[in-house]
Amino acid sequence: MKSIIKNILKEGKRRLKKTYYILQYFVNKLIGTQNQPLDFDPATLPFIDSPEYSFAEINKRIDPYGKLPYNLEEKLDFFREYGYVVLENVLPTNEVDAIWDEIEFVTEHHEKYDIDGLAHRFNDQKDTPIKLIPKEKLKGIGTRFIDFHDSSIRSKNLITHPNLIPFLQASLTPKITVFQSLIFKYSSQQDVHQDFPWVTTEIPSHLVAAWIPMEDVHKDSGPLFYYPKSHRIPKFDFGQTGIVFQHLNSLFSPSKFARYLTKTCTELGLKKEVLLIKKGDMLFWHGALAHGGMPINDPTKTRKSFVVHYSTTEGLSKHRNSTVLEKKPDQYHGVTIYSNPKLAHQKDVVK
Ligand SMILES: O=C(O)CCC(=O)C(=O)O
Ligand SMILES: [Fe+2]
Repeated sequence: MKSIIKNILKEGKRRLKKTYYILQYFVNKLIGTQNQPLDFDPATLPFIDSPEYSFAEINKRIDPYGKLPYNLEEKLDFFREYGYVVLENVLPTNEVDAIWDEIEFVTEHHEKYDIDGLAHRFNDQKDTPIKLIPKEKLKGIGTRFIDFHDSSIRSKNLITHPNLIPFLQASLTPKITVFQSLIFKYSSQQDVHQDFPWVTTEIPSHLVAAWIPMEDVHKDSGPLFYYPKSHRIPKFDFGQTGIVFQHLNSLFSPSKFARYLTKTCTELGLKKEVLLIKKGDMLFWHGALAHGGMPINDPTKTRKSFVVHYSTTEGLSKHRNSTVLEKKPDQYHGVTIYSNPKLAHQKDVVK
């Protein structure tokens, strides 16, 4: 009884404090004293986002590259303007299939693996070793495998495929790192959001995401959606934490953020589009593009996909779960891939 009263009082105090901070936030806004910058720092903006951008200059800054199955200049122009771009036929489909086979294998033998997963309405939506997630849940809607690339050399080679490197270097800086990866069997059905407030690097503008279909996307499977050009809309102010979200410190919630994005895109006349691409293709999106997962119209339709968040060694100097610099992090095709110190025994275990 005593502890219940204590908890109620604690929660009351927390809410009162929050109300006070919100009031203070609006007063500060009214009198024009803003203490958090509400945009990316121009000093560290990737060159592609700067007004001085030119393809000739970017070509001088990135590593030399051979023949590509796409026109880099055109793809970069499109990405700059729309905040996303599709590279067609850039990945070997047999490798994509082989990685899905690995996912099926670890699902079948999940009791042997500590690889992280997240399953719908399981363990308070917290990352959980897949050996603790029931097999049926692992196979179901709402599940994702987190950082599968840590355990799969095949995956590391795919997400750093040489065809992707010039694009990645040009859209960020030449020193690419992998921040995180996610594998989905079904649509995430995630609400509209931008990634940079969550996928937080030391430099929030150093973020590009990729979406790799592991099968041709069906329109009823809950495709990825996005608002072209939304990467340039004014950034949402989470209150106290500026443009990034922090669970306990931000004054405004992810659902307020989602409402802000939909309202702003609608007011600016930006139209939602869905992504219907094929295995072998790949989508890149800007860290500030508003996007999400459409609802699943037909629950028999899977939407196998591999999402990768890339950053730079300037933006991310070590693995996000590490407190110390890694002496000699792995390099795959010139991309730095840090090891997860919490799952060292799971590194490259899937063969
Ligand atoms: O694939 C999806 O449905 C959305 C994934 C996504 O937004 C993300 O991982 O950042
Ligand atoms: Fe996202």
